Amino acid sequence: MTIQIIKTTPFDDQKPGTSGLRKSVKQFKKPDYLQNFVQAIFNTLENVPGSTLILGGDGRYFNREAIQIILRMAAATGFGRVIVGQGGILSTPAASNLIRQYQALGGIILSASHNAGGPEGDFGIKFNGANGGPAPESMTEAMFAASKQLHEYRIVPIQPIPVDKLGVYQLAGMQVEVIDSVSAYQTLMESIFDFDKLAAMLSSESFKMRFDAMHAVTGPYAHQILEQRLGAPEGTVIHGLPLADFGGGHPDPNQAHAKELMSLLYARQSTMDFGAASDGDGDRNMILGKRFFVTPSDSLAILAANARLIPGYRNGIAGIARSMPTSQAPDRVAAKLGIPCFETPTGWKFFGNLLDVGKITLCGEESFGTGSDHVREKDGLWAVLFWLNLLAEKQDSVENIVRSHWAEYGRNYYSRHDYESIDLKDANALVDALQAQLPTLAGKPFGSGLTVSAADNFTYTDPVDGSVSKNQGIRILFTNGSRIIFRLSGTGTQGATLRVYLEKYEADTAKHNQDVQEALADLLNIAQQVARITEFTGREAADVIT
Ligand code: G16
Repeated sequence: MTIQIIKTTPFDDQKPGTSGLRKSVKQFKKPDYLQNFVQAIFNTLENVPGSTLILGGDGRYFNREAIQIILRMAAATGFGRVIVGQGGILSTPAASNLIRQYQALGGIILSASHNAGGPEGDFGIKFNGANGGPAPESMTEAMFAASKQLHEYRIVPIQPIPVDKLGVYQLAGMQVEVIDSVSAYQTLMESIFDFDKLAAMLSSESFKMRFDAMHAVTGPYAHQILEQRLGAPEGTVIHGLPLADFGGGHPDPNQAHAKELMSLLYARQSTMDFGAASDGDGDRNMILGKRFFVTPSDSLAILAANARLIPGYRNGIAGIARSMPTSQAPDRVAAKLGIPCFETPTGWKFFGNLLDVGKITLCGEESFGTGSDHVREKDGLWAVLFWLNLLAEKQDSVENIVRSHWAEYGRNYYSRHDYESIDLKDANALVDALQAQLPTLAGKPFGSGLTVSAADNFTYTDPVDGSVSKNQGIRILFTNGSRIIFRLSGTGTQGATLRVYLEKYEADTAKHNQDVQEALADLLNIAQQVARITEFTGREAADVIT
């Protein structure tokens, strides 16, 4: 076998963010840019010789070329075999499942998730370890350090692998298995949910739903599971064909980007009972009822409160975890169930240890992510099937299920305001100014009777390995339980994105019908005033509100 050793120059910007390395396609297509980062990943791994690697991506532009390059580099590094999803396609949760199932050393997932694709869009790459979960911070830091010292990479000569055709191929002494991307994932879902009940509901005339795959990776999964296996009528899955540019859209399952789905569910004469969408790589989810939106934070709380109705969670759940900016609705459920609720920094990687040692069963984030210990990633279709299974059990509407949850636990009004593509310097200045104010805020009164109880920059100590993560978001907490949180996103690729998270708790059922933005207007005013958002960014309002 000939291994080519190619001389290269390190790049200084290969620092993974919240979820892997995300950059514009243009950046990734620079000579050696992808190769350098892949070599940096491989250089941080131990026990590579003869081991198994899982490889796949969300099908976005540059996915196919990247797969062939990574296969050649994996062969040169000494992997024994690589399992590739057909067509180079694997959803993030499906990849996580395969890593666990094949006891692989890990997996490489090619995705920039919900970021736009195409030649002018973004690309991304991340490594998941043997537990199936995103590499922890210690490892991503080691990758970044390795990338800065890289002077050569190893690759075998070009030998295209026909990734569209199932089969076993040889590449310079390494085995490449091209497998069906959906079947192992479907089997896993069948082991968790009541497929007979689901099939009865989905194939009945009286239930109508749409699943929006947003021309991204979940198309093949949703067609196979919802339509073929569960008998939902053809046409239930919309935008089901994965496209390299996601049809020009943003594969971000929220009210702003899933426009067609929103209009189907919100039409005055809507006949739909249920709507859902997933993102570029299939790990996010949005849940809708008829003219009704379920916040991701509420979704986690409701799934936790009802978990025993689902076959896979019949014996109850060990605990819940949520990211810090996620609303505190799940905490109330945990308290009632007498189980722990952990608060972690933003980033699915922080749930890994808690899941691995069995401290939690369910976890989720405000950023449209929900998941459980069945894999080590958030899982869009899993969340959709969970909701469908709940509807089949309760024989009730999405709205009624959410409203009765609020009646029992109270409602956490919640919204996130994103100010996108801000100049990085301005964003950092805003955060520095906020940070400087923190010691002065406790005890301060604001607006209509709100008083700050504490203000800090969130630090997390992992209860399993003791690792400490600092500067994970500025929190302003109020005596009545309301919160304002400020963070800079770790997944954007242009300038900075300021995220402002607003939360207000309302116990009184009579006050559960307010408009969300009206209910949070006071908090938004305070956020703008304290962080001087307009002054620092020139923006009067957020670009995206979810
Ligand atoms: C990623 C992470 C999530 C995180 C989200 C938003 O999701 O996996 O844990 O909540 O980004 O992060 P940020 O607020 O830093 O932009 P995904 O779906 O993009 O992989």
